[in-house]
Amino acid sequence: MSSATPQTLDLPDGDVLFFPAFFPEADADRLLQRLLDTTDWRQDRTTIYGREVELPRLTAWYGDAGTGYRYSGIDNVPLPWTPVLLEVKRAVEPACGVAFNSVLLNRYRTGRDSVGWHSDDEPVFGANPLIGSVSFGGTRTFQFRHKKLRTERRAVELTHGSLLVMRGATQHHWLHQIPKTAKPVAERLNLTFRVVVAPA
Ligand SMILES: O=C(O)CCC(=O)C(=O)O
Ligand SMILES: [Mn+2]
Repeated sequence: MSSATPQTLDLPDGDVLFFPAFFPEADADRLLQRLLDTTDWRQDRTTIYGREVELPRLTAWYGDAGTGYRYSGIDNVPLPWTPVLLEVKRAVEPACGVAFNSVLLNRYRTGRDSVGWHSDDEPVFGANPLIGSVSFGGTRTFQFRHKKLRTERRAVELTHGSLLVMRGATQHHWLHQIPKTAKPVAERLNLTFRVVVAPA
């Protein structure tokens, strides 16, 4: 596994590193296929303005026992780590400088799948959450928007095998999203490794 030197994103009040090709292509291809085959994908639903809707993506939670918590009205009881998830986790931990105990997987089947503006600032992730975000498959645009400084926006193309590390005060000051796209894009998987500090 290679990690090379990361790019530092210039985010006021934020601290974000980006490794565009953290996993060599052959490893990324193999990991993508294994993750597609061995993950227990689910279609979650959430309530928006009193109406039940399907999330525009498939998801799965894995982690140490006891790292479950409630997220957007959904109870997340993690499944036990699979060998491929442990392989990815061990590869990214040295670059992130932490030991993760949970991961959320998102599967964007087409350009119509997305995740809306949010920050990962739930109290279970502690005061300054460190999130290691690994992408496999089709490239999608990851957008940042500052919560108060309205003109401050950034975008990163999350390529196959890339690692994005968000740390420090980033979640306090910035929102992020993966917008829908009308461009033809290959299926994409994203894994956000997290540290749950106050397990339920
Ligand atoms: O798919 C991505 O790159 C981002 C996913 C995300 O922000 C999340 O699950 O919290
Ligand atoms: Mn997020």
